[in-house]
Amino acid sequence: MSLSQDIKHKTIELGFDLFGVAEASPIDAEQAEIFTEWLKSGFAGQMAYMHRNLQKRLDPAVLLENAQSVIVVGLNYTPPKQKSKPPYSAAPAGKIAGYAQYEDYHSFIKERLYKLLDFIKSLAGPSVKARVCVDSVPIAERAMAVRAGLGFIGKNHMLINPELGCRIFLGEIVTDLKLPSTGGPINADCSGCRKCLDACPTGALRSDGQFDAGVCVNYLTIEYKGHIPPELAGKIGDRLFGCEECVDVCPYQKNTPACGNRQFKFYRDRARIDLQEILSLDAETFEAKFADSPIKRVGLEGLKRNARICLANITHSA
Ligand code: B12
Ligand code: SF4
Ligand code: SF4
Repeated sequence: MSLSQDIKHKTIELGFDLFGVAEASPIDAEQAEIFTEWLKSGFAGQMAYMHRNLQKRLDPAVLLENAQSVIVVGLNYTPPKQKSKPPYSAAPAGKIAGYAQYEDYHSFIKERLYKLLDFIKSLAGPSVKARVCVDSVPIAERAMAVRAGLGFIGKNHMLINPELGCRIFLGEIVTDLKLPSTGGPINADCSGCRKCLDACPTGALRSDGQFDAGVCVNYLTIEYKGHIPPELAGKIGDRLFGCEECVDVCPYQKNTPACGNRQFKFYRDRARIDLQEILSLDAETFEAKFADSPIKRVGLEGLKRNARICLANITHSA
């Protein structure tokens, strides 16, 4: 087997669903323009970190000196089908986005990418230079995934794999090791569909194709600090943490297999959470309950803010 095939084999053995390699050159000019326009238009909202390290985000060789290749992996996070209906409860509850019903994907993926890197070094030598990336590192993950042939960018702005759909977490190893690129044309697109645009509760998926993160429910309920203006709070509905409407309605998501990685912990009881229970949590219980969950990112006060918004919206619509 070639080095590349060995790495692919190990990637799958570590529990990832997708593997690809992209050349570590600057992202395509068209995508760089989409990104800089997005920043200029103010669509990053309060996410100041998106304005930092722009050159690194546009070019992996700035992120890692002499970078040659970007290994891109994907982890399918389609939640398992509920075996039975959850017991009926009259208590008002808030929805949790599917990805947050799992343990925190950042640490899960990072741990496995470091194992993959150890494996690569055991084959190619300890002097291999590399940078492991998951989400928070300034690299254009979707652009790299497209280049590696993992899928296409849908109108919902997700990287869509024709077989696995949109619920795919991405991770990368940027390295100075030269590996053959895997990209190629993807025979799938969004033509004739606009279900995600129609389903978006806030208009974050704009009809001009831009993404206004500042009104996306994920941003509002997770990233946004402070008081959410009433006109936006009203559109959050009963979404306590995150939103996935634009993913749920996507036809590419219809027959996708559930996440097959048994080590990626899934909490069946987290699809909906009792809102009064959230309001009565103290700091210690919050930390203990959500220690390994993406939910901890919003903090206790942020989660309580969201719970109050959901309660007001539920009461208003009753
Ligand atoms: C900031 C951020 C957010 C922000 C803004 C989202 C956004 N759409 O920009 C908020 C908080 C709202 C958010 C929400 C979510 N996020 Co987020 N987020 C990021 C982060 C850190 C940066 C994204 C970014 O650069 N945005 C700016 C825009 C301009 O860039 P972009 O969307 O990546 O687009 C690039 C290319 O796709 C291309 N492009 C864009 N549009 C088009 C159109 C066409 C036709 C073409 C050809 C190319 C193209 O150009 C851009 C520049 O390269 C990335 C991690 C990373 N380091 O990349 C994760 C990431 C994009 N998020 C992810 C996820 C899972 C989510 C959520 C689904 C969370 C959830 N609820 O489960 C939602 C989905 C919302 C959505 N529909 O996009 C995954 C996406 C995986 C995937 N399959 O696409 C990433 C890659 C994290 C990861 N490691 O898995 N996120
Ligand atoms: S996650 Fe929700 S609010 Fe954000 S773009 Fe998708 S449908 Fe719209
Ligand atoms: S819902 Fe339709 S338009 Fe939106 S991403 Fe999926 S296929 Fe494309």
